[in-house]
Amino acid sequence: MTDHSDGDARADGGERAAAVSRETAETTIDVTLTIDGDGDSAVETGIGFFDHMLDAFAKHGMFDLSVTCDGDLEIDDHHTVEDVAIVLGEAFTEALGEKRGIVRYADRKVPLDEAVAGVVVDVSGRPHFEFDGEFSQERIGDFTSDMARHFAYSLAMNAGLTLHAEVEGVNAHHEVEALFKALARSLDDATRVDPRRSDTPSTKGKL
Ligand SMILES: [Mn+2]
Repeated sequence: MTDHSDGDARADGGERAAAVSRETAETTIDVTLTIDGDGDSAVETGIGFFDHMLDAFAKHGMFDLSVTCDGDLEIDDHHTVEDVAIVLGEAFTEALGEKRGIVRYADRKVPLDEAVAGVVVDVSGRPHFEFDGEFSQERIGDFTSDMARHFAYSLAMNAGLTLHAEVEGVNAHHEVEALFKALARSLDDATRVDPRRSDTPSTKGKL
């Protein structure tokens, strides 16, 4: 009988975790990610609302996540949010390894009061992003609402996700928070190890 414990999803049999650092002229970022975590997070990006969203992402995805970002916030929030998404995406790619035994597909809708966000994801290794909706206010504290869309795009490109997202509502804080929670819940589902499956869930044998 094959051991289908979580570590089985990696060729090296190790924990599904990664630590990724990235330094550019615009940002310096350190991310650690454990996919089979407890929802614990320690996040410091310099943007209060973005920290709130990354904490929610960890909590609802049952990921353990640490993020520090020293970014060029004197310009705006763009590089910080984009680059954190890039590094987080790279961490997912590294942590998932060969993606053995994962569920692969998931879809989740999450409401927050009047707002609702939906995410359909395939952990495919084929980066693709579709988005439908708009955010009702341009800014949420120091966070530009449209950067939530760009975060999801950058995560999809770097985690190798086929990702379709949609959002509607009247309050941008609710809309963005619902989107991050739907991202988290769908990624939690899609990255989970299916105990019936020990191979890679693709007829190609590779994701
Ligand atoms: Mn909130």
